[in-house]
Amino acid sequence: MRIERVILREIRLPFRNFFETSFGRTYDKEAILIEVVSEGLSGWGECVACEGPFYSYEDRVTAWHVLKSYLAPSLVDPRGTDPDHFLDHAPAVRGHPMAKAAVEAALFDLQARQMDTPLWLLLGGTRERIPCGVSIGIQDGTSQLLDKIHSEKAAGYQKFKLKIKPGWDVEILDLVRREFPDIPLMVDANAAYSAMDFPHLKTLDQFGLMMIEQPLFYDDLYEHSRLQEQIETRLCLDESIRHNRDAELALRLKSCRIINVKFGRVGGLREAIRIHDLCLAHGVPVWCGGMLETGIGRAHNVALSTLANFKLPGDVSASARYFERDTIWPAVEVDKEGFITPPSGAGIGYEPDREWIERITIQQEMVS
Ligand code: OSB
Ligand code: MG
Repeated sequence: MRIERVILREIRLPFRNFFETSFGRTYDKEAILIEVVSEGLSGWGECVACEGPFYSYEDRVTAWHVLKSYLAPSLVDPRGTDPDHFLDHAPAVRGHPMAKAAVEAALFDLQARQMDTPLWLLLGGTRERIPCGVSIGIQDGTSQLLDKIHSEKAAGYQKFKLKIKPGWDVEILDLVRREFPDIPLMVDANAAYSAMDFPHLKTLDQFGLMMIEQPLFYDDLYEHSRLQEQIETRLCLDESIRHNRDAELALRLKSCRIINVKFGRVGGLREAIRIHDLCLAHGVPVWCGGMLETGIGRAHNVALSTLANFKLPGDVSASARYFERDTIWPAVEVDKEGFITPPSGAGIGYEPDREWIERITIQQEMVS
């Protein structure tokens, strides 16, 4: 395909509710949307780099820089651009996986639209229904937390992930288990604990959790493998898995028994699928994580989640949980049994809401 132009847009969209993790609270979604244009068709991607370098070193400023100065210019190549190999031949950018993933996602959307095929089929997906869970942030108090779980349960969600940190863990799990003895429950610490906390983390075994996500250092595999030896609950890694090689090492070291796959974190859909395939070969289930995406990124998550080894409910949930009005139409919806049905339209299968996107754009750049 020949990309004629690339449009980068930085958008800001208020969340319906703040989202708090062990590294802080956020009120607005900030994202970079990338649109690639060829022969009258557009492909879209969303960059999940956060407003600051908290989840990983990338943020909206570094991602904008890398996209604008390096990735976008090399997309506009008169010799053509190959979605399957763009990242291999991309200018020698080291790291910056979230910026790269957004570009690749837009190219895949465009390719699927050119072929008039749903992206999820192009990626090799087979699931006609995607099981969904919710990620529930740290709340101001326990009554707010219990209310949230009640309403998400009523909406049909199949997995409840609670963000924890020291001081917001055992006590709240005790309360939650008293009120909801049987719900599929898990926790995510976003690396808030250290090796000194092993005895404390072991007390979480009593709550029958599906898994504990990323309890230790964001870049660690070794301490997690030591913890996994000592704890009954399955560990799941998020931040520590930056690419397929990390996944290989994690499985070899037995650092986890589940992997949270986010294609932004690992540098693209192709790399995400490599990790998916590796885990499938090792009998390790994966699930699709989320980065509080607007509809465009969410749609790519929906497509990825249709692959066979996404056996556990993901963090991919309905648009309406996050935004009054999303960047796509129709919004992503979850049915009463807690499933998303992948769309039948070409590409990501949802249409970018251009009028709305224009209104929430705070910075724009065209490369041609
Ligand atoms: O650790 O999975 C995480 C959001 C931002 C950064 C990191 C994480 C999260 C989530 C939210 O858990 C998942 C979602 O609802 O998109
Ligand atoms: Mg996580």
